[in-house]
Parts: sequence; structure tokens; C-alpha cells
Amino acid sequence: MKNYKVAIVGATGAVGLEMARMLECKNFPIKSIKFLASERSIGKNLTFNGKEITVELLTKNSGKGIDVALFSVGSEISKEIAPFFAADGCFVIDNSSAWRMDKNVPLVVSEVNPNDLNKDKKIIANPNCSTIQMVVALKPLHDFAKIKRVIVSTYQSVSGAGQKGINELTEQTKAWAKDETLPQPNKFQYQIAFNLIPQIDIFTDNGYTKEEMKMTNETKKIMGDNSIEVSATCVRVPVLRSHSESVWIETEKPLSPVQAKELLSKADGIQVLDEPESKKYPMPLFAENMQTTYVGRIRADISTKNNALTFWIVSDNLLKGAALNAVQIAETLVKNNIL
Ligand code: NAP
Ligand code: 3JN
Repeated sequence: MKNYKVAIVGATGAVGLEMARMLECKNFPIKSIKFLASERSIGKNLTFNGKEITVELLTKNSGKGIDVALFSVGSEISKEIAPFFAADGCFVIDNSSAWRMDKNVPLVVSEVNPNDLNKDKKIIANPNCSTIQMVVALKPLHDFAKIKRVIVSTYQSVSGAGQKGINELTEQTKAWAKDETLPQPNKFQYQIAFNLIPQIDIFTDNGYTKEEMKMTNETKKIMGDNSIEVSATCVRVPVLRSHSESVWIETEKPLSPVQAKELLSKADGIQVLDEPESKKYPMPLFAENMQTTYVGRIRADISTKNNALTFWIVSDNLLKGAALNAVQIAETLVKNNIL
């Protein structure tokens, strides 16, 4: 089997660190690995497969000689740097929103649309974390009953806002426990400890936030069906890790909760946890560090005679929502002889 020269761009960040861990844990065939970040991190050592690797400065030339680079540096830097990597022949799997809606860029969730990958598309986009876990669950239901409409409310953990988001919840909670004045909000709009914030990313002209519109637009592209209507409300919650979602779907064909459970149980990447009588349902605390997307609370909507179901999805936002899906894309490139 061939081994590959890999780079992680943004290796010191919340997502970058998990990317390295996923490459290790999935035994990705690696010849060499480069960790790249800003000048703040030059010289820092990170461990990979038991070896110390020194972080190097990201430049436009860093992609030379690299086969595949996993990017997690935000959209501005990605827009600027990814084309140089691609021009040097490197596949870029980018975690930001920079390229997601570009019609020349595949937007891929490994269980849903792996066949959108091909040799000529060097830049590949990883979807938003909230979209990924939702479409993993929607796909088998859509294939069976054709989803017409989705209404989703998210409960997104602070790690979605990076290391600074994690620190902000931790520091506010520690101060509260010591009866001290809580540090001022910085990463979030308001205090996040003991609160919920119904704003993720900035507001757009239609009253939805950018995060909410990402869920609408990305779902249509990944599922390859522009007719699916999606209305999202995205909420930040004081949870460290794993995003949860309350999802309502209306389908063209009838779809009973029993059928939905059967379809979801057979689907790749999903575990159905749905035994209300023994209090079994997905929760963020138990999804942390797991590679699975959990679905539970599956029931028929009692408020309508239309074909409508409602359910609850939980997944680790840093893993399936980011690092794991990126590594699964790289694995698909290898498996399909694209890389
Ligand atoms: P983070 O914890 O703040 O990490 C940011 C990373 O980017 C760090 O490694 C940082 O390096 C690096 N970086 C920042 N400015 C740089 C520069 N000028 N040159 C080189 N490297 C630079 O953020 P994160 O949570 O890992 O997220 C990073 C990005 O991933 C986000 O902005 C977003 O676009 C994307 N993301 C996607 C999802 C998703 O839904 N799929 C989820 C979360 C994040 P230093 O340590 O040197 O500063
Ligand atoms: O807040 C979350 O839970 C997910 C955040 C994702 C994110 C954060 C900063 C910038 C993104 C993203 O992946 O859409 C971006 C971005 O690249 O726009």
C-alpha cells in the first residue's frame, strides 16, 4: 500500500489537534507529516504516533511535495492559501466555509456523497459540523421516503467556537464556583455559563444567521436535491463538546417511526439509541470522543396528518463534525484511487 505525505494546516487549533488524533487512530497510511500554524506556534512540539513534530510556519509554498493537506485555519486564510497548495498538486480538504458553496468544489460527507470526489477537484470542502451530523441521519430517510422539508433547532457546544470558546465556558464556570466575578464575554456575545445564546455567526438580511443559512444551503448541495427546504435555529449552549439537534422532517412518502429506526440502524456511521422506557437517548456527554452519530427520540408528529417525524441527533462536533469527516474524505480518496 502507498504511504502519503500529509500536512495539517491549523494543527494547533481545537480541530487541528483532533485531525492528528484521527489520522493516528484510523492508521492513515502516512509517509511523513507536517504541522503548520501561525508564527505564534513556530517551534512548538506536538506528538504524532509517539514522535515529537515541530510546528512550522504556514506559507504559500508549504504545499510543495505534500499529497494531502487537512486545513482548519478559517475561511480567510483558506481562500488565500488553498489555491497555492492545489496548484502544487496537493489535495486540500478544507474545514472552513470558504469553498463550500463553490460549484467547482465537492462538499462531501463520507456516508452521503463520496462519489462527488474526483481527481480533477483538488480542493474539497468539509461541511459545517451541524450540517454533517444532520445529513448523515437524513440520507437514509430521504432515499426511502423523499424529504420535502426540515425544521431543525441546534444545541451547539462551545468547542464549535474553537479553543477560545472552550476556555470562555471553563473560566466563567470556575469563577462562578469560587463565587468570584465572572470574566467578561469575549468569544461569545453574552455570558455562556448557565445561559443559551440564540446566535451563532452573524445575522443575514433574512433574519437567519450565517450558521443557519449554512445548514440550509449545504444540505441541498450534499444531498444533491435543491427541493429540500430547511429552516434552522442555531443556539450556543454551555456544553463543552458534541452538538445536539432537534429535527422535524416532512416526507413525500409515509415513513413510520419503526421504519425510520430500521433504516437508521442499518445506515453507516449511525447508532440508534431509542429506548425511552429505560431512559436511553443520545446526550452530548456520552457522544464526546465517539465517532458515531447517535439518533433517538424518534416519533411521529402528532400535530399533523402529513407524513412527519421528529427525532434527536447528537454527535461529537470536533470528530464527525470536523476532523473525522475530513480524514474519512482522505480515506475515500485513497480507496477510490484518486489520491
Ligand atoms: P482554533 O482553535 O482557534 O484554531 C485555529 C488554528 O488556525 C490554529 O492552529 C491557529 O494557529 C491557526 N491559525 C490562525 N491564524 C493563522 C495564520 N495567520 N496562519 C497560520 N495558521 C493560523 O479554531 P478551530 O476550532 O480549530 O477552527 C479553525 C477553523 O476550522 C474555523 O475557523 C472554521 O473555519 C473551521 N471549523 C469548522 C468546523 C466545522 O463545522 N466543520 C468546526 C469548527 C471549526 P496558532 O495556534 O498558531 O494561532
Ligand atoms: O460554532 C460552531 O459550532 C461551528 C463553527 C464553525 C465555524 C466557525 C468559524 C468559522 C465555521 C464553519 O465551519 O462554518 C467558520 C467558517 O469557516 O465560516
